[in-house]
Amino acid sequence: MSKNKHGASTHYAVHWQEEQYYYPGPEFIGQANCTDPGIYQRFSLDRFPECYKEFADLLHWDRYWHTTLDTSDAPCWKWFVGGRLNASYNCVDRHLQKHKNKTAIHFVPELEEEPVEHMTYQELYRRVNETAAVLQDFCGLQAGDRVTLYLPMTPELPVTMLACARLGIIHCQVFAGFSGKACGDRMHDSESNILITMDAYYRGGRLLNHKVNADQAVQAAENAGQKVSKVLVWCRYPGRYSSSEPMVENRDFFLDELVRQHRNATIKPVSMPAEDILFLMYTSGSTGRPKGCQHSTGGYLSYVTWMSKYVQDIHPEDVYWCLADIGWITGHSFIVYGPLSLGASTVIYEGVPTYPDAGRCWRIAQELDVNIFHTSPTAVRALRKVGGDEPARYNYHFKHMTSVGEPIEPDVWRWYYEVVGKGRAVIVDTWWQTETGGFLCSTMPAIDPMKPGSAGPGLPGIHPVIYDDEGNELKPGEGKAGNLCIRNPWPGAFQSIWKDRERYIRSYYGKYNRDPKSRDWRDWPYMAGDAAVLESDGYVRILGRIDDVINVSGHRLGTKEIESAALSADGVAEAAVVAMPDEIKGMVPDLYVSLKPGIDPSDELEKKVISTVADVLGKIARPAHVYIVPDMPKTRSGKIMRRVLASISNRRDIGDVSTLANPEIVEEIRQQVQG
Ligand code: 6R9
Repeated sequence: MSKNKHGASTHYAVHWQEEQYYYPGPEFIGQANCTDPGIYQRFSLDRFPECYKEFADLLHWDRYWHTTLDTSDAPCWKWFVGGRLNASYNCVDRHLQKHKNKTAIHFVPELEEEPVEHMTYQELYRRVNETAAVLQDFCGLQAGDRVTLYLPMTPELPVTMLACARLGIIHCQVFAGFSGKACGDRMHDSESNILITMDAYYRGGRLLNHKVNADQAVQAAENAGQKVSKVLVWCRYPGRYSSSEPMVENRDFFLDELVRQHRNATIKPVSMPAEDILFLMYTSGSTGRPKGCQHSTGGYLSYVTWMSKYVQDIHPEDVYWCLADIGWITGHSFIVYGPLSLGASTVIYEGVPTYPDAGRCWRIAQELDVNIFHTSPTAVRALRKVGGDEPARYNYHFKHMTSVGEPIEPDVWRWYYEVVGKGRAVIVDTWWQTETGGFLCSTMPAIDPMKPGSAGPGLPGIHPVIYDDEGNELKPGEGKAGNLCIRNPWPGAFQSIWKDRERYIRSYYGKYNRDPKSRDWRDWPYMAGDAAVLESDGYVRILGRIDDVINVSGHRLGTKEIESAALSADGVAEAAVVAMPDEIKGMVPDLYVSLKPGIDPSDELEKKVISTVADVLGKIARPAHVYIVPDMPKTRSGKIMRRVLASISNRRDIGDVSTLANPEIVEEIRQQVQG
């Protein structure tokens, strides 16, 4: 087992046996975009990096690039240098000539009585242009400025992203389910003085007041020292404000009204250098502060376009539905940029997959004739739990399905395959990260057999390697777990952490870099932060994070972020978070706190701690349990032993605690937790 930097054993999410192969059927292979097994050869390391020309050639370039990969600023790689392009042009304008009447976005509101909106490419073009006109003329924004988006799952989100991209403005979308405070912190980090949000949206049958969160975001940003000059508010129902929060004069503006004043405006797409930043996406790491992953325009867009075409197998006539939220990288890459750059029809669903009942997803699939379906193991587990037999009641036909975000248990995989896919859809289990822009490991759907529980080999052009802690390469089939790394850079990779190059280098390259001065990419393997096993067939089995990150429902939460949120509750002296497996969410955080002297434990305080964490970070970070303990188990140097607490939560053998400063506390806590 690999050790993390504290010397504690990795909490493996899973430890399954190798499974049997499942083969893609002739019907799928017969129509697939990529069926040539020679593709791996075309993308072998000796053809690196020139092989990636094939990716770039899926885009429209205003000026063609001259250098495929520039390594002079290693490990901040620059792809397709010399090239200029615009992402909004590539996702919208270039499709108009042939496909302006084609649906770009099918928007499915959560309430079933509301009609589905089918937005054509022409309509998308109009709305993106009008919105860009507001950003340019009313807000005075220009290329390189950052704007924070805090938007739910409605078409206004991609419209706003593409309006930013049209002007070269860097968008920083924050998941709408995150708290206002979390959004404000990201505004501060990205130095955005404009916030774009929505008044309200539907979730679980209720119209949630979102403007109240946006106001908190502004407050948090300003407390942190970031001035906010404008808040632009889309209305869920244009012309009807659905929030009880007042609009602040001279700060808050209705975006629908502003857009109306720019009716039919057209804004010329700004031709951006390929390596300029398209967006920032924040994610959690091992310290409290979220990292702003910086994604490029040319490299990123070419990468997600290729992946959408060849791994998602999207054809012009397909209806493609990715159930992720656009607030996460999956939604950016595989709801918005990849599919729209291909000119596909992409579905956006506003609400909860099981609202109002277990059949909702399958009704949507049936009505829109969705044939490509993309979701997370957490959603699959939830759908199975509430309605294991539901899919059979609906007449839809998937050809292709994706699993993403966390390891999928072979048993859950088989239900997905047999029941949701009706035994005929292929499955790709795609392993990747916010940092990587697009997929890294997965089977090629018409070429490689599937194996439940294994993500698959490195995709064409991606060369995974597993190192042990000493930097020795673990060979395929050796059966040992180690740190999953990628030998080579690739165009979709993030360029750096916003304003924190040192942290970028330290976190992803620090451990295995062979020479900090080297400009040769071979000296800079990318360390992903996951433990994995390389099987004899070259398939990668992901075991879980090696750092202080918990993967809850496929979303990354830093244990340090949760702990510091808990510490902001009155009376809390110390906090420690450990991960616990959960039937639906994969993992959930368990929180241990000790109190300041003179404060007594109570149910109210426990509830207060839970609600504080939810307020500071958002509901997804809510701990499964809060245990108020008399003291934390500590080393003699005063470090909290999270490993001991994890063993208690997980009812595992606690092991030797005799070296602790306070070994007697362990049994006391065990009794309190396990009864
Ligand atoms: C895309 C996304 C990244 C972390 C990653 C890993 C886990 C993602 C996975 C998977 C097993 C898969 N992960 N896909 N684990 N099998 N197919 O999820 O990005 O939110 O940054 O999370 O998620 O641990 O390191 P992100």
